Amino acid sequence: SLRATLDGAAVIAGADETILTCARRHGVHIPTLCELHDIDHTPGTCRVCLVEIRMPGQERTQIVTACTTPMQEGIEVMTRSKQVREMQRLQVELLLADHDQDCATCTRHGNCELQDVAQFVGLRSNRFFDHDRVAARPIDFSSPALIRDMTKCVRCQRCIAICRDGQGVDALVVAGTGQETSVGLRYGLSQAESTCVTCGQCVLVCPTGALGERDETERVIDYLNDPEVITVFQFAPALRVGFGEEFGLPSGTNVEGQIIAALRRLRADIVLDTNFAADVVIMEEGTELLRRLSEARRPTFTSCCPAWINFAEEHYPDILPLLSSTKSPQQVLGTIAKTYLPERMGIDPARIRVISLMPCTAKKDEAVRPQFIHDGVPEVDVVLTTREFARLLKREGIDLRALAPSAFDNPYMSEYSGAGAIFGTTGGVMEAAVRTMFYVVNGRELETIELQQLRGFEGVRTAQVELGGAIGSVRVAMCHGLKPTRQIVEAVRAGTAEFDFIEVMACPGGCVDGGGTLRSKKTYLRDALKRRETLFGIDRTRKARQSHNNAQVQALYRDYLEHPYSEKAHHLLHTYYTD
Ligand code: HC0
Ligand code: SF4
Repeated sequence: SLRATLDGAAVIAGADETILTCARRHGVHIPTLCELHDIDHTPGTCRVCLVEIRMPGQERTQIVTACTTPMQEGIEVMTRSKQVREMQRLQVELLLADHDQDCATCTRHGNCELQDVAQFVGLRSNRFFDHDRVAARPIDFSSPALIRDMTKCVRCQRCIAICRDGQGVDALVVAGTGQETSVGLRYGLSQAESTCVTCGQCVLVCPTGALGERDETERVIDYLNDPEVITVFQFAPALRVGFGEEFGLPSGTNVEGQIIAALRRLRADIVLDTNFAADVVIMEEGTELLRRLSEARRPTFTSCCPAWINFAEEHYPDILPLLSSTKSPQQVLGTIAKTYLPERMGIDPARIRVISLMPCTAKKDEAVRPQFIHDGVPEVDVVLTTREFARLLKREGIDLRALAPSAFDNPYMSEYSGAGAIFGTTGGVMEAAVRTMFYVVNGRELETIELQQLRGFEGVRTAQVELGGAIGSVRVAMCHGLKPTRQIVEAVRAGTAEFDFIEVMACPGGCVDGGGTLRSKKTYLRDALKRRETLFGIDRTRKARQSHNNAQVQALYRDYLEHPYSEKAHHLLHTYYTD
């Protein structure tokens, strides 16, 4: 360790500490913009973290960036000298020279790291603003899921880092030089043409409004106010444990009842649960898997995460036959809500619009896949991310905390089992599938319902599961995050990994930390474990803990689909993939 001075106070610094980390450890705030500790990203490009230093024995001081300069024995660091404050302010003013100035229309207003630093340095005017430079920067509207607005980019390169090092997708690069430097897609492609899989992890780390989802709140307000339209809402397993944070509740609070109440306040006609469809997926996928095992076809990959599907189609088309053909719960719900439900309820299916609330950006992409649009009618009409749903409630003047919890009341498609509830975390689909496959094979329930061996948090986890009967024991793997996924896919292709069933969730943590979840400033994925624990807690409170014991699912098969994997089920609930 070293002795140094920080703003006049004696401090002890670690041997390989930077000025920034040492200052943070001592509670001294230095403004930063490009740096993001959680992903170990310190490119030193924004130059907002300037400090003044004096080396031992020297008269003169120098201005350096705190994030890249190491502490040294005897160094004096000044974070608030007049020169520092003036240079920081100038630096932020330069950053704003070609940045869109219209904060009032930006979705990041009030939750923007650039606004924060501008306030911190006391910037009150912007002498260098150059409208033509802003106008020359591109906005990419090509993707149904993600919008890239380079008029708001501060070139921090966090998105490049997460896409390359975190996800191993590597779709983004630094483009151009000098004043024209910007972030772009590799080979100058558009978002839609590129190898981007729309997982949205880049959105979670972007400090400004440069990256975001395509905002479709207006379409939902249109539907809600159209008397001809019957609005059918569904919301994802993970939404209920991450949404309260937007309204100041602690992370992991279960706000299922408040979400239902909010939807009723919005005058939603029918409120359904994606968890119900997750149970249906287990019936289909479990049956499909047992069939494939009896034909010695292995491995099977899960197919409910659309960013994973995009990744497989884009990067590993040869493995597409290994993917389960079962549609995702979102699409299963949309399909049943436009077939079975109107038949039961005696309503005109043509008037129904299905609106999904998802912690996911890729679900927008999934909903517009040609496979899921029949004669011009989509199974799911609109997908709102968690962020958009929060925006919608704020636009409609609804405060989640002020609402008394309400409950589902649809008698056909809103009940769910504990197995359906845990879909939102990595390993959840696997655990749900094992609970039902064990029952199908043995005619009795698993004694230990909670499968701890599937519940770790490493990027890739493997386990041996005893299914008994003719199947015996199966080898399973679960991965979350696309970098670990790439490892396992390559091992399967090389023949060095033998698995029967592999669950993939593109987002690290699974949907609880999906790319459509709320973004906090200067953090990445700190809430996953709390949200996940709440999902495990919900599982314990359910009357039925296995998908096959969901009474509404049983009724669906009895009254409509006949049995899992029936011809009708196959026609409605299964799909195909294309490279
Ligand atoms: Fe997920 Fe899903 S669990 S992908 O992460 O399978 O978005 O929460 O809705 O469809 O159910 C997201 C979450 C879902 C789907 C479910 C699956
Ligand atoms: Fe969407 Fe969940 Fe897949 Fe992330 S893990 S891309 S949130 S489905």
